[in-house]
Amino acid sequence: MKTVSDRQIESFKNFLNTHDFFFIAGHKEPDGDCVSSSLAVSCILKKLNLEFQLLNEGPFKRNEISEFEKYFSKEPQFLSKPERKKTGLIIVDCSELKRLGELEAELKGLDTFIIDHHLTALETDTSIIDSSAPAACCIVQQIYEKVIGELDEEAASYIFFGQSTDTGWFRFLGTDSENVFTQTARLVKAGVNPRTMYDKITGGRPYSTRKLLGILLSKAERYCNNKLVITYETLEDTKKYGQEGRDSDSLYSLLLSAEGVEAVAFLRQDTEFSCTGGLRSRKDCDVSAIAAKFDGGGHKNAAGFSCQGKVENLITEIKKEFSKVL
Ligand SMILES: [Mn+2]
Repeated sequence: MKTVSDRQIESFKNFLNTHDFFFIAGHKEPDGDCVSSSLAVSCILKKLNLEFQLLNEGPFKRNEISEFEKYFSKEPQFLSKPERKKTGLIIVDCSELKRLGELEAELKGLDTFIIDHHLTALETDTSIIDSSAPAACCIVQQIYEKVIGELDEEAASYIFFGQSTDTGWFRFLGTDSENVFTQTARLVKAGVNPRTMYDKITGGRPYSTRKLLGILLSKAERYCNNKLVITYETLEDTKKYGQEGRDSDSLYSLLLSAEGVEAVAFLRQDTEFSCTGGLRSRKDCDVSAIAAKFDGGGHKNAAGFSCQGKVENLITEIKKEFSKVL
């Protein structure tokens, strides 16, 4: 992870100084990092007595983020034309307006500042992008500390939440993560209790999610010399067990921990005509490149996409793409 430069901090401060009102928005179908980066940015603005509105299209499907839904609106508040001119849009954990979903239409054209850590993002004068940062909120932490100073417990809790969820409870971090842990130490110093956070993030799931895990595990099949595992959820499965609190993270980690497995694809029939795919890999297999073939994106070891069609056909397509690289 890089250190946010003084020039980048100046450009962020300048963005704050030259606008009267702010929208803070993250990608639709938010995850822990998206939610916590948005909230941590709002903590910065609060400290500076700046007015803002937190936006996210949702849905807040993941168990661990449902309690944060109440802070976010789906509709930007109305602004007159002159007001819009003085409004800044801060986008976190993604770089493209279209990832904001329906919000794109109303937010288009606003002055924008981007804080992101995705591979596909391009750096500009009004962005802080570092694809080597394990979570967007790690970048937000640096901004907070440089603009405001020492973290309070509220901001530290948000940042720890995003950092620990995006890193799979620190499991995805490698030898280049010393400065990440140094940042984490400051979060603990500010009052975060890792044990309590772990219980909060992983506990309290509906019992049905354990049943669904069992079904998805039993349907998993291996391909590509047993290096790839594919499993899928049908509309029936969703109806029976998958209405709330799906736990794909556990599914990926259980399947990726099997001997010889390098990548996992989890496909879900969302409607009769559309599917969602989640891809995870270990080490060198770049699943963001495979997701891109289906108009999706993400990180090297974690990516996703949405597409038209039936899961049965998608399995064939996915196998084909993986067989080129595994
Ligand atoms: Mn993220």
